[in-house]
Amino acid sequence: MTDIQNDNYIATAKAHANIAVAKYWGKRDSLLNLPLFDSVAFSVDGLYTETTAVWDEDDFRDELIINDWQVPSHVMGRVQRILDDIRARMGWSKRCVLRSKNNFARSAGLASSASGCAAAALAASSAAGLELSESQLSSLARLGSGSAARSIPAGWTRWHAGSAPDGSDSYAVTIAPPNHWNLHVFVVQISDVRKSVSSTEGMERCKRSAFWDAYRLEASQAADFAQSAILQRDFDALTKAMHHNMMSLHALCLTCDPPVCYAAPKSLELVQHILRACKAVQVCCTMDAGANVVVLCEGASYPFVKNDIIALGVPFIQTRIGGGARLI
Ligand code: 2P0
Repeated sequence: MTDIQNDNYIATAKAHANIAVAKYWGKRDSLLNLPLFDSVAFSVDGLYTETTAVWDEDDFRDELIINDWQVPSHVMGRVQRILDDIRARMGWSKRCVLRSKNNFARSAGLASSASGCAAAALAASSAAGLELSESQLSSLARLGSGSAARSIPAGWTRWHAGSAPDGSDSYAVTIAPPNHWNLHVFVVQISDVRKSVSSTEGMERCKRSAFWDAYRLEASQAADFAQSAILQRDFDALTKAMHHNMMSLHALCLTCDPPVCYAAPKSLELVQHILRACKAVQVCCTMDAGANVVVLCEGASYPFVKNDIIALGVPFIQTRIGGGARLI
């Protein structure tokens, strides 16, 4: 880590959302967002956050403005952990103003906290004059939202859970660049309504499910299966890994007390359709903690898949595997 000159204390960064193939669900430390298991994801080129960070006078009242909405200070908590960490490194008491724009709905299972915290970590650390390595940035973004660790590196990523109590070995790395596998990505927007149970709360409830131990065993192997499928560009293996991991997570959520059901009827309609279609064409899908469905397919399957999604009559974004967080 070296100091860089930035007399104006201002920087702007862009980071993409990421979608997990082997999911992060369960924490070993909820303050530091340290996961129980490794997870594997891909960056989504068409979903991103751009954030400008400005450090100014000595005053602890940070501000966060998302798409012109001034976030109330009591819900800024997560981003504040990132800013507090930067202040501690700098020995500062300056405040930070973050102005952020998402090109997609927040809290609808499309990982806006991931791209948001990754963009905030890169913009605020650069604006402060810190030059952090990719793994340091990934750890810093993780403090705001666990999955943000995976929105720092490019392409296909693996977040190593690590074992250090301070989280110093818990960060994400690229396992394959964006151009490694020429897949099409469809983000199908079933709903833009804010999800009723946060991921943090959902994860805690799941630990009290009678099926938690069975989930835990499978989840501890999921990242290895997904990574191997990706590195070999084995679409059938990727389909198996993705579908199994998605179903396990949503099944577990249904068994919590009180139960959590993130899927909507239209989500299940599309998932059922893809479970049938994947026997004939190279297509697979996943859902995170929300109703939206993300579909991956090979070039040869693309026309059929796109027609099927159009027939559903819901909005969708058609995109590709994306890059990592960068300054703009
Ligand atoms: C994932 N999700 O791997 C999983 C799958 C949702 C379902 O990471 O509590 O918003 O901020 O660390 O990062 C969403 O979790 O949770 C998430 P916190 P975060 O993408």
